[in-house]
Amino acid sequence: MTSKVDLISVVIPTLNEAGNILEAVTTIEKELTYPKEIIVVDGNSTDGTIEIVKDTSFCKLIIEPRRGYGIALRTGMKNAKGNIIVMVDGDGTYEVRHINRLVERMIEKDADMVLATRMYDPNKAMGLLNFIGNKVITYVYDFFYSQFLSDTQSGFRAISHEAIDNVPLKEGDMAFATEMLVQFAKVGYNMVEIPTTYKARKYGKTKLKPFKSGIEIFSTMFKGFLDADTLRTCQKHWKENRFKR
Ligand SMILES: Nc1nc2c(ncn2[C@@H]2O[C@H](COP(=O)(O)OP(=O)(O)OP(=O)(O)O)[C@@H](O)[C@H]2O)c(=O)[nH]1
Ligand SMILES: [Mg+2]
Repeated sequence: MTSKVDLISVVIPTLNEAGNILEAVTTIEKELTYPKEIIVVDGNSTDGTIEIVKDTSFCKLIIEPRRGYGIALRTGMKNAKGNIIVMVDGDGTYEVRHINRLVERMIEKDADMVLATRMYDPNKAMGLLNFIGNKVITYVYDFFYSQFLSDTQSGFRAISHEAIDNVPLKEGDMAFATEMLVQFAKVGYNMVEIPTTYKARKYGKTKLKPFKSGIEIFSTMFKGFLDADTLRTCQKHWKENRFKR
């Protein structure tokens, strides 16, 4: 449970995001009114992202040469000093000016994780394939893990650092975001959402491989069920947490 803020560590994975990263980090620096550190974990970008981050006086830069979204985030989280971690992409698609809202909701609800959901966005900026894939994954996840999330694939989240340290996380790529939700549901951590808007990518290429990621995400949800009693444990946690949301 997170009821107070000592320091917020914002962890941003980047791979060739030169046209997006500066706006993302300057907005976070300006909008996030709590004590903070901004950690950019770069995968050895070749388009100038590293130089842009170095030129800011307020970002910590970590180079993580191993490929993978999950690996980059885990490396950033290992180096984070804050009691709250906010993870967000460096690609300019998430509405980072809503960052305070995630933290405020976390405190208000005494939550372990707050996700920014893009599913109520009137602009509908998400591509159709991603939208349908996300809907299916989210439906399956909610059903089997007794949750009521609307956007399990949101990469914009505020998370209790203590809670993160308490669960095993091994996924190296995009399935990392789902693995976190699986592990949190199993422990009974309280997860809530706030609505946000979303923008299409303006610069650079997506690193998402929908087919590969889809298989990894479904196998992560399935693996989470190999322990005996997952369904019963998650239902029990749901009953305990239902009025906290
Ligand atoms: N350090 C590092 N960052 C990565 C890697 N792969 C992706 N990223 C970053 O992780 C974030 C998420 O990747 P995206 O390509 O935006 O994936 P997505 O959000 O599913 O796809 P979009 O629809 O294009 O936004 C972005 O900021 C990427 O630059 C990697 O291997 N290493
Ligand atoms: Mg993205």
